[in-house]
Amino acid sequence: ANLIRDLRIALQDEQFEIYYQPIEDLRTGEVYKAEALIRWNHPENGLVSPISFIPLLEETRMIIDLGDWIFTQAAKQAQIWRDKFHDDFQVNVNTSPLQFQSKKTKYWYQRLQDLNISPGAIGIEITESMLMEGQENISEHLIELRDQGFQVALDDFGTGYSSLAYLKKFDIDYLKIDKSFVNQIAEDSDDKVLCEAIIIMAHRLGLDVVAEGIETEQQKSLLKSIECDYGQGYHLSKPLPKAAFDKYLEERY
Ligand code: G
Ligand code: G
Ligand code: MN
Ligand code: NA
Repeated sequence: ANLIRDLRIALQDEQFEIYYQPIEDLRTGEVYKAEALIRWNHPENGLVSPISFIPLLEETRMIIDLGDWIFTQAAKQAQIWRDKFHDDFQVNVNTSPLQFQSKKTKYWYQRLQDLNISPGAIGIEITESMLMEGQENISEHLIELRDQGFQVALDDFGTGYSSLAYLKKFDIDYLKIDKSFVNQIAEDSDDKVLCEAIIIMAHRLGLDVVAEGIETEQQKSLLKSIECDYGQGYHLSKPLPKAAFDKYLEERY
């Protein structure tokens, strides 16, 4: 109960901060994508991990308003980096089912129109469980958002149920191979085979692939050798506060 009270205060007092983790184009070495990851600067406990508060925000439906705030901040930031570094700069946002069920996402396109920002500035990360049976209206919303020009990425790919069926049913732009497959890619030949197969399949379906959780140079070069398009992970950079990310880009452009 205390945590819920603290979260309400956090929303009012703007204790939330968006960190940005670079996503590198492994083919060219360029960085023009980032994933937005929410952080909570708790006045007493310091930085709190989203793993411990996202479920509570969902239970209390606070994720609906916070998700909207994250979307708008991410879009504005993407536009700043578009103007400064790369025309195609894109920031990915993670989403929760409630954001679609509440129909808040119906206003995203208009919000960006008002801000004079192209929908291409935002990638929407969804998970397989969001596409599962019984969540039918979510897929309809996603089709609409994609028609409006937002990109859609399937996150944590490989960890859910019947991933392949979803690839057939829903048009998405890219998939993100879960870090549990990337972890051992240099040591475990099965994981390497799985990553290779996912990449070949994705390319044949016209999708790009992002590998998550790259922690070593060896993992990165291995993924490059099997033609993985994008990479993300601590080896490239940890998630960074906005100013540090800006500096990271300054050094690369
Ligand atoms: O960055 P980190 O590893 O701490 O994130 C932990 C989890 O929290 C990840 O599963 C991530 O997808 C989720 N998460 C981070 N930011 C957001 C957000 O803005 N919205 C939602 N719904 N989940 C997020
Ligand atoms: O579930 P989702 O993929 O949205 O969340 C990504 C999570 O992975 C974030 O919490 C982020 O901080 C974390 N992360 C990013 N890079 C690495 C990495 O190289 N290793 C590990 N273990 N986690 C990572
Ligand atoms: Mn994600
Ligand atoms: Na993931």
